Amino acid sequence: MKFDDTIAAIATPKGEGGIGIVRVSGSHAIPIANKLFRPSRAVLLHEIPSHTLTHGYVIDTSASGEIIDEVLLGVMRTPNTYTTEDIVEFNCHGGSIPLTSVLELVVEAGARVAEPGEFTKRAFLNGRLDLAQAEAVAELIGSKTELSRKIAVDTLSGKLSENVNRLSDRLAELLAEIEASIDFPDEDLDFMKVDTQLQTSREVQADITHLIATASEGRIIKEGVNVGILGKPNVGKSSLFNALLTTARAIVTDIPGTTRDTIEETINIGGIPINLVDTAGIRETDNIVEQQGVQRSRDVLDKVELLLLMFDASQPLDESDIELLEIAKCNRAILILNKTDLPIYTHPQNLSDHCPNVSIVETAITEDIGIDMLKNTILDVLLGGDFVVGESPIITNTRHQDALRRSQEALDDVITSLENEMPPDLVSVDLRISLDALGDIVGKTTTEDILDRIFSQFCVGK
Ligand SMILES: Nc1nc2c(ncn2[C@@H]2O[C@H](COP(=O)(O)OP(=O)(O)OP(=O)(O)O)[C@@H](O)[C@H]2O)c(=O)[nH]1
Ligand SMILES: [Mg+2]
Repeated sequence: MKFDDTIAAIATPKGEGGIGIVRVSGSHAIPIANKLFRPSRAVLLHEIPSHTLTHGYVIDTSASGEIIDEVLLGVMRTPNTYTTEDIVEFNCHGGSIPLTSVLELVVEAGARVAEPGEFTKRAFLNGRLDLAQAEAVAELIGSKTELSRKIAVDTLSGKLSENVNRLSDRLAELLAEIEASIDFPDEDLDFMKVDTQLQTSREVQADITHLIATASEGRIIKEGVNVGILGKPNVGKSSLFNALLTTARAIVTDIPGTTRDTIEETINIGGIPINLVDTAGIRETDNIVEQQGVQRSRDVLDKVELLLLMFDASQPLDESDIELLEIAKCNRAILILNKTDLPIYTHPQNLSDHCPNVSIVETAITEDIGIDMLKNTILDVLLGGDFVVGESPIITNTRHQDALRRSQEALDDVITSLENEMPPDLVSVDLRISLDALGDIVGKTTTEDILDRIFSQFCVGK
């Protein structure tokens, strides 16, 4: 696709920095730069080799010829650029005044201010990236941990697209066969037998199901989870909170009822952003402030995806502990048996007698014992023990998940129809729906308004 207009934007974040970049893309990018850039040595912009930087000045073209900024001008010629168009980048001093002044001059010289994500949209419409790759650009920029960065880079380099395209190719081949049997019903062509068609459909279905299954982990890695620490007063909840944060954020004393309100901080465990919530110890109390704190602790139950339920190994279990063990039965939870450095009254067995299938970790937080084990157990519970970022792609985008579900549903119908030897035209309708849904992921069949919605979520200048 060829665009007539040339777009421009400040591509670096607001605020002050060493450098700031005004990016210009389109067929007029180099002529526009020519109007306002004065090189410090005698060179002609249209003769400068591609992908090089040239030192010089941005000059106010309208008035006195005043120097607006001293810059390095990057010139990148079509087609090997981000958008595939000619791109120039003014590497200015990184302050809002020089940058907006340069952008204004670029616009006066004939460029249009770019919409959010418009450079990437051009890269997509010009065929350099498919839609899943283009979306990965935004995910990469927004990644909160090393792990989400890794997955975004994989998607950007085409791992998901290759996988989806392979499945699409198999379905397209199947569709061609089935449509041929509609068009030439009487001819003795060597069509795939129905059982081969069924086998192909089932294999593709299994791969789609596998991809969808990665989405729950994908969501956790991308968006993170809320994890609450609950337990009786004085069991060591705030000590654990501080240990996981590696800073003394919460007040710790030997007085039961120290924490009165919930405290939240975000940490990173094994690449997962975790919003950790410390709570007031749960017990019956006459103190009004503490009562409210205890109520808040109970409210936390509704907003967390994982509970860390803490018990004091140096005390026998009491009614409040039993209440917590009941909670563990119907929530995603890990039981923590703390203070194992003291003489032991409660053993792991006493906990597992109540909750046989819940993981138990023994700790002595003040002795720094068991914390790594707890982190590993948290990862196991959230991601499943065998989770690795490896060969197969991971779905982190709900749009992709939705498209895969639609493809899967239609393929279910295909399989049922084939099993019941329904007429080929009926099979082909569902097969096409399934194929189109896969096409949505990489942008083969995506409508203009969906594209607009996707790219409007990007930052300006990307
Ligand atoms: N011996 C021993 N003491 C611990 C351990 N963990 C915490 N403590 C101590 O237990 C006391 C209570 O710790 P906190 O972390 O304040 O307990 P909490 O569960 O937050 O208490 P509340 O906020 O009152 O609900 C403090 O004196 C800690 O130093 C441990 O593993 N071993
Ligand atoms: Mg506390």
